Amino acid sequence: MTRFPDVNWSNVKSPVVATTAIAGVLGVWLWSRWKRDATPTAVPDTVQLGRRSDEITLIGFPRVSDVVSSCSPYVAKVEAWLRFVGLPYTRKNGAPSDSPKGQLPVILHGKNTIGDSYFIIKYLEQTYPEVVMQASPEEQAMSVAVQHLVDDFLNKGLGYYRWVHPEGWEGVKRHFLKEVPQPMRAWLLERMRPKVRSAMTIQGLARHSERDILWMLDEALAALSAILGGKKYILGNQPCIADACAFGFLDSVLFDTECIAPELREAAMQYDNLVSYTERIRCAYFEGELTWEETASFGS
Ligand SMILES: N[C@@H](CCC(=O)N[C@@H](CS)C(=O)NCC(=O)O)C(=O)O
Repeated sequence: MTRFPDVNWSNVKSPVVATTAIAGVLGVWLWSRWKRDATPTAVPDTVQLGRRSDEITLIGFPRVSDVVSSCSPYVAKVEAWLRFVGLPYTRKNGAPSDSPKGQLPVILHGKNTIGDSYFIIKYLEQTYPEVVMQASPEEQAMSVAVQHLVDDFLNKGLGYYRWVHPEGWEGVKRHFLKEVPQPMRAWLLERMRPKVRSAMTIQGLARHSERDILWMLDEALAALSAILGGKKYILGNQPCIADACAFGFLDSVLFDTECIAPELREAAMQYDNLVSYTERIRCAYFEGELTWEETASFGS
């Protein structure tokens, strides 16, 4: 019969226990991350219908600098749209973990919790059909194209000039998460930055030189400016979802002078119609909440 060599357990036990414990903790952590990323939302947002009498609570991030809504252009988009269509809501600050999708904005409406600015608006349009703007197929197409131009490209540029660019990052460190005490705040922000950078590398933007990024953003800003032209809003006299997107982006770019590197603001300020449009929306829909004083020097 094979005889196993004698093992001195007093030497072996603690490394084995330690390794097992570390492997266990690592396993649970990996599993919880996988579960978080892999779990689909139980009900597709597009089929959810709310109860009209329920109150709407919008959860976003705190304001920074002189922006009128939130440092997140997506939160500002939803807030602007709610004001455009006149749906009453309560605004609260929260954290991405408040959302089933792990990002803000999110709305609470009765028993429903809806994440993502696109689906929040779709859900509210389904629940309150009277707020849906009547538009021709061409106008609808233009609105969808502008929504994607802003949400999927310009806002990524904003993120680059805030989180990746060293000047934006210095501002983020000074002004973001002020409600969290140090050193936790610095630790959280340092953890978030590589996440944002790697998302931008996967998306592609952060692979280009800074000069080329600005070139692309400037072209997109020129396109937005040309689409707006001399009109009051993107589709004419009434603001639509595309205006909410454009406003969410432009309000941060023009009025967050602390946490976005200035190159992006300078690029946007070349377009007088975009500047006066942003001011117009601030005055029409956020009156009484404006803290900035240099209004008169902006646009016409
Ligand atoms: N597609 C989403 C994008 C929302 C988004 O990117 N939110 C960011 C703030 S601007 C966020 O919550 N980030 C936290 C995270 O990803 O951990 C929407 O339209 O609502």
